[in-house]
Amino acid sequence: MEEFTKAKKLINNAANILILAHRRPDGDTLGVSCALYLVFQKMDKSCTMACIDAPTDRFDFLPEINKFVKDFNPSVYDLIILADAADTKIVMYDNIYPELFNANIPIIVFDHHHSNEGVAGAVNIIDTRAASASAIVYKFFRFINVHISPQIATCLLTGIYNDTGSFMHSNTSKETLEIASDLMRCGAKVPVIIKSMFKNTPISSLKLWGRALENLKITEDGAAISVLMKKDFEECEAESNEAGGIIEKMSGIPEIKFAVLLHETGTSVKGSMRTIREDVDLAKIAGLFGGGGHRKAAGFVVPGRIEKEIRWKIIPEGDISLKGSTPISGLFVESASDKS
Ligand SMILES: [Mn+2]
Repeated sequence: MEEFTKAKKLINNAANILILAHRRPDGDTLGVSCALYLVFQKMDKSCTMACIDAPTDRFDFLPEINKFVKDFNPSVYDLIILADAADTKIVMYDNIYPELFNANIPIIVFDHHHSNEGVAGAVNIIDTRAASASAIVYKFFRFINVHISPQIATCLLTGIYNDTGSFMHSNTSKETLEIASDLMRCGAKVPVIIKSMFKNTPISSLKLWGRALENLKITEDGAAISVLMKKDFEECEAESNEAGGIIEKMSGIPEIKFAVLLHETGTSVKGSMRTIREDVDLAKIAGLFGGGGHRKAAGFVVPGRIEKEIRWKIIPEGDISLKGSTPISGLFVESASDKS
């Protein structure tokens, strides 16, 4: 609560606030940003929301989302807020405005990611047990006693829906449901959130899913593996980010240990891994390919391409440190230097 008090003071003293969402913005970072924006407007503060990547249309329903900008004048702000990010690198403005984080402008961080320790000298409001940054901001709003309007409630509930996978991920706690329930009481528009976020799949994505499901195999080790080649994206007219969600579906196959989706980007192979089991550590397995993540969700990127053989394998290009095969049969990396 000490950090809440400090943050409240900084906000009260600020006249011109910059809210930064993280790169490739999701419903949590956008929900937090728009909710804060609405509150600051009520407080008669001047406010800018910025993100290095434009929000996707799926979030068009969020109030004030159209106020997001990419460029701004870095010298006019007296307070910076990092929404769902506890590292200035995650918002990616270090290179564009190197002076922004060196100008002694106070910073408030609202975050819940495990890997982040906060920004030195900032008021770091970080709760790694919170399911979403939106839940933390909800508590902050209750602390500073702001009225949670239906619009604000919609923003915050969007963040919770986003980060709990509509209350299906293991981070969904009793408190998460209590906060969600209160936000509904405040007038959050649940049908709009659900329709926009979960019942909104373009045909290109469905066709791409078809390719991934068609290629699906289960290895003798009990891993479900599939691939999406570059030509699958081209033929389905799908963007790289449309592969999202397939791996979650794959991880629900009964009896498997974990699921892996390999996806060619053109210059590299991206691997996404998911499990619903407690006895599998995917961060460790992803580490074998130079990646990382959490026990139940991890990933890696290897420069190279995918070639179809009896089993799928990654053919790396150039100098990489990966050698030989890994313990997962059906998914191994052949080092470029092994071929001769
Ligand atoms: Mn989040």
